[in-house]
Amino acid sequence: MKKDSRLVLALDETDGEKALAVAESVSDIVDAIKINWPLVLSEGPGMITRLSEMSDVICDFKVADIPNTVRLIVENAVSRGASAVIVHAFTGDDSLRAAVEAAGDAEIYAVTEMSHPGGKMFTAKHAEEMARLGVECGVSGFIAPATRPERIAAIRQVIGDLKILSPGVGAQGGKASDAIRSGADYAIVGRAIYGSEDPKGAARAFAEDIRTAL
Ligand code: NUP
Repeated sequence: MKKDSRLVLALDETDGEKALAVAESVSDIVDAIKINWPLVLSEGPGMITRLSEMSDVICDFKVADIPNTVRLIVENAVSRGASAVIVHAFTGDDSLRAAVEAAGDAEIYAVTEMSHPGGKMFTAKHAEEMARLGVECGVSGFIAPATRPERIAAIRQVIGDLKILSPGVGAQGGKASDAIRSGADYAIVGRAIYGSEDPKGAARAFAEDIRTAL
């Protein structure tokens, strides 16, 4: 994945035509496009391949399953053009290792705690422990919440120079530059870009905010 604007588009727009139009308009600004279940379920997994023709694609499938099922999902996503797949870390070492092995040259990012308020209830209490496990299992990086920048800093403490991608910017209240200052490598932004009247202008503004923190 490029490390240029440090901005990742979360493309949760469910209308395929609109999604492709937004992707095209910001593909020269963002470093990657993250695709999640809403767009895959409405437009099909071929969307991964379509988007991979214009950008690196991260499949945010938050895979949480037994090792064999993890392997099948990751292999499928990568064969369709995904450069990275997001999995849950709470599944433990065997599932994480299965993801890393199945990814081959693609990357695996592990979620240790989620950005919404409910994310504090259970997994956040074990996030550092899960991050240490992720490092041992060979993941490329972690997803950490821009809504709680101090948690990005806490995860950074235990993962060395592995990557951190940070969602929760804009619609969820976090600020991209705060996330980067706290140790994130990339900010992930969805609704505040694809839901804007001017997605390109919005993406440029987020990239500009990020630059102030570099
Ligand atoms: O902790 C997480 N929070 C989060 O919002 C982990 C995620 N993967 N996401 C995803 O990032 C979420 O599912 C959505 O695709 C995107 C954020 O979108 P938005 O709140 O910027 O619209």
